[in-house]
Amino acid sequence: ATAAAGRVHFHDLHPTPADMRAEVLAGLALAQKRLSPKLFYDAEGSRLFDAICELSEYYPTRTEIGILRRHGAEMAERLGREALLIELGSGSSLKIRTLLEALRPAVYMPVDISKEHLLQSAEDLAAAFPGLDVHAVCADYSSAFVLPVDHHDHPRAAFFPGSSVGNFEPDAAARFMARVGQILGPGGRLLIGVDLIKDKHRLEAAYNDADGVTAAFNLNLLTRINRELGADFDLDAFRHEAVFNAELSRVEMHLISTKSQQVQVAGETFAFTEGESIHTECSYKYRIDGFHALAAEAGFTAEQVWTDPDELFSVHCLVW
Ligand code: AVI
Repeated sequence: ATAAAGRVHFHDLHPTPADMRAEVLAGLALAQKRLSPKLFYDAEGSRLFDAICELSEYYPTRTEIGILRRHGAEMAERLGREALLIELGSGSSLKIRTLLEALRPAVYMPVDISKEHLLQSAEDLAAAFPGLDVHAVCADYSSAFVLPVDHHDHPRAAFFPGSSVGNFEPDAAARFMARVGQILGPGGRLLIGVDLIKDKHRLEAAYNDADGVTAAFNLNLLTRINRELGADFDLDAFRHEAVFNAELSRVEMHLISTKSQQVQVAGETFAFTEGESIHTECSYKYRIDGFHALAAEAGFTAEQVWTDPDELFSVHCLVW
């Protein structure tokens, strides 16, 4: 469906998987139980994620915004003006505002899985940038999708901030970036935020905040499954855990069963031993050269990289 609301054109590609039930049941049947981090982002999960981005412990958001502020003009120069600018996983579209000041794209195309969130932020953005042509696309960017409008007369650029690339396994990240490259075409540029490997304590604090917002974000997954799949997870019988796996360069989030219990999900029964985990997310961290190797595997050439003075976070301009 395509509808125009003011100057915001909305394209709904209906991303919520019809097979959420099958996906959840398959994940819970594995020896190491697993749920997809995509399931975090219902309306409440998106709200909690925005709250995470404001936490003092969660350095990626404000560090990346600082980098965008300091180097936005140079980035805009690289991406080219009058571009079709696609943002993958736009959420509240806060970071793009920094870039839009410097880069006046012909079309801004936010892509996000969370419909209400996407619509609201597209409206807000259109109001803040009069004259900007906004095409909001509700889609799951991690699976193949076709741009609903072609705009082949404009150079193409994509913005993928927040180190969301870290939520893919590295081989899947390379496949995903290659798909973005196909959408961009020759000479298209990808501006991508990547969290860097650092001290274990700093990393773990970012995913174990003192206010328990990340814990609520993680546990909301069970609330969502209870509501949408008629499950009976007891929220008081699971706790949040986040650890840095140095060997694999990733922060892992888990939900740990605090007792031996059985849970009903969509008519099936799953047994948990005390201390057993459901692995809910990986957040891979990279070194700059390691990320450039991954980009090369995907078919991109690294053109420029910007970091903050403490080298906590990096933003890369890649060309296809
Ligand atoms: C969206 N993504 C990059 C976040 C991350 O840091 O991996 C998701 C998140 N999980 C816990 N806190 C934030």
